[in-house]
Amino acid sequence: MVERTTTWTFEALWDVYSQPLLELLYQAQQVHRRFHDPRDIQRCTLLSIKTGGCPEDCAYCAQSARYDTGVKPTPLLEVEEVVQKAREAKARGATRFCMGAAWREVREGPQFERVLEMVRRVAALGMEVCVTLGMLTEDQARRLKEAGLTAYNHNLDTSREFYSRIITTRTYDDRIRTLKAVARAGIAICSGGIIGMGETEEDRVRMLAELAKLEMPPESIPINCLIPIPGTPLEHAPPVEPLQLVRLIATARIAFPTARVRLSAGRTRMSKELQVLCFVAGANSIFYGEKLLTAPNPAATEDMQLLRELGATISAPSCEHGSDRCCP
Ligand code: SAM
Ligand code: DTB
Ligand code: SF4
Repeated sequence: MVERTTTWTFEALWDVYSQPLLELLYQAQQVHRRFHDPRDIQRCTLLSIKTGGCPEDCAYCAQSARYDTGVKPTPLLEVEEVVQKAREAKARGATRFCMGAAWREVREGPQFERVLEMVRRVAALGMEVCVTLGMLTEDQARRLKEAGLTAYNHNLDTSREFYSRIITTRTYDDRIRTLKAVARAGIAICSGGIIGMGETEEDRVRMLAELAKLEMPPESIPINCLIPIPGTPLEHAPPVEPLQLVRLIATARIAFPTARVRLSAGRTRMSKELQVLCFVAGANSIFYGEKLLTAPNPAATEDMQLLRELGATISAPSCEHGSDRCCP
């Protein structure tokens, strides 16, 4: 069994990643079962609280103002609307609520105050609360922590080497600075990336090595498969080779034994069997609910069927309606 005694280097991670697949899966299962209840699969619901019109040029993103993607920019939602969505998510069995804003960075002022209020109100529902708002200072991170934020999502997205092919409007070190501010405020880091953007398998493993170098390792690691968005530079990117996804998840599981590894965007194009293999490899979290930020996600009813088939522990729904709409 591989122990994390020192920081993982790219070379060590590459050795893990390129083992015969059955060995890799066995090792990932051993680590997984030592640190987690294998029946515990987290459900997180996403909500875009401010959509589109983003000044950044991330080549994968439906929300960049630079590409004609058909996404209609909308202003920051009202607190009550957000709390209502969080209540519905909780009623359907989500335990974590993640709010995303298409901002380059957080700016002081009434909009940030409103986000702080959203965090307070969602935390008061007894849910884990995560936000992804772009770059952030240490002081802003501290205020989010005071409001009750559990985790901050800010993905490294890819390797340092490949990054500039995807984003030119901010640097890899900008991203790492934000993650440092988050950690210093005592907020858990949620950071992972996207695969299927034209990077090599080595790039993907290099991204894990970068995550391993952080002062505080991520509490959760989203692994997104690119959803090709018409109008973006990556609209014609070919789909990810399924077993490469399985290998990356298993490697992330082994390198970050206590983290939640989240099988994130792109599940609508995955077979049930591939998703099952990802859980075998150590994924233990999903986005739950029919929409991600702008793109579709499997229906909650479909996911509940899958989770039941896996034997995942499903706590009793916290809603009284007893209908499929709320409690699939
Ligand atoms: N603006 C903030 C930022 O960039 O940090 C937060 C929102 S951003 C949409 C959050 C993450 O979603 C990105 O870092 C990326 O990893 C993922 N993502 C965005 N568009 C995607 C797509 N088309 N396919 C897969 N993942 C995507
Ligand atoms: C993450 O890593 N994936 C989520 C969440 N963090 C914010 C976002 C996925 C976005 C997929 C494309 C869309 O919905 O526009
Ligand atoms: Fe903006 Fe975030 Fe999309 Fe990049 S990923 S364009 S920063 S919303």
